[in-house]
Amino acid sequence: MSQILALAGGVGGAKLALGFARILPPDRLTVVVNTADDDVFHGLHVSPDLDTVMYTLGGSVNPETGWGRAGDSFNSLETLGRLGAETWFKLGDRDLAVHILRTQLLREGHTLSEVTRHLCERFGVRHAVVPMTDHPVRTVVDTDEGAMSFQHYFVRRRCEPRVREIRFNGAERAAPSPWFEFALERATAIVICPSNPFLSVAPILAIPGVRDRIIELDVPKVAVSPIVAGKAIKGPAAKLIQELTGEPAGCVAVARQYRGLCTHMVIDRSDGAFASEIARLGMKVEVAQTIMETEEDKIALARSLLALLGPGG
Ligand code: FO1
Repeated sequence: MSQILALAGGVGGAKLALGFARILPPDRLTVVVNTADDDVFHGLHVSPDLDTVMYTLGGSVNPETGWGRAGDSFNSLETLGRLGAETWFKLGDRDLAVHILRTQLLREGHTLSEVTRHLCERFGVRHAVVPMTDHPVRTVVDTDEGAMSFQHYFVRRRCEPRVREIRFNGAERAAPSPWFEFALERATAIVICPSNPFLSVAPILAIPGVRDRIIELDVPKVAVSPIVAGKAIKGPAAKLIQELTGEPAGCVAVARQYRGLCTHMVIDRSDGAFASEIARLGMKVEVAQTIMETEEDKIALARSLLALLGPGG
């Protein structure tokens, strides 16, 4: 039986994960999620990408932002602000309840994997949504304004500083979470979701052994470009390509990041002209509609990926 292992960051990854979850039974999909964006706000452990995937699959994500809970209110944050706390990271009341419980369970000694499993069960998520690791890994963005945490760069500074380097503190001491490990052993196909290659996928690959194990796996490995027509569907991927590689932002630059790792690359219809350039990097190229606005779009992309992956998909 085929086993899909999907690597995901936040909003883009969650959309494709939903497409797969709609067409695959729970025992055939594992979504491994970046946790290097995790941070502590008001003393609470927040796991933005895990929550984005969990809320999306559980049907309670805010459809306007793609993160946070639908219909949330912000009374607690407003009060925190009045009391002098910083409120640039917008945590809703319903969302806060999740962070309170996660923090409590972690303090009681449960692992992030165990806590995530518990939360997913409560939110009705039947597919495996698992953290990349149970160890603390934190993205530090080195910029022309100095080094800052990921959320500081992304939310507070709106990705404006020029990035020189991205580090994943703690990655060298991390190990794949038990469910990630299990999925690596059984995977018949690997999908890299249309997530930011530098900020969302790189931390997963930075866990010792993960990149090499994926390279060694004799299964199809497909990445979906998060860059369409030179622009990121969401977030700073296009800006980062220019700042970190000096190359023009585009699906070819994304393909270069996955050279030697992926066997296939899926690019958007509007980028069809770049297919032969990517093929020269040694990957099979498939052109598809990768912009996922509706649930049908998400399912259609997941279906075309399964078709591309053949018997492993
Ligand atoms: N993104 C924002 O742009 N602004 C926010 O205030 C913000 C709050 C937030 C709260 C909880 C959560 O789970 C995610 C949140 N995000 C916010 C999204 C998050 O910063 C990013 O989407 C990811 O970390 C990048 O994948």
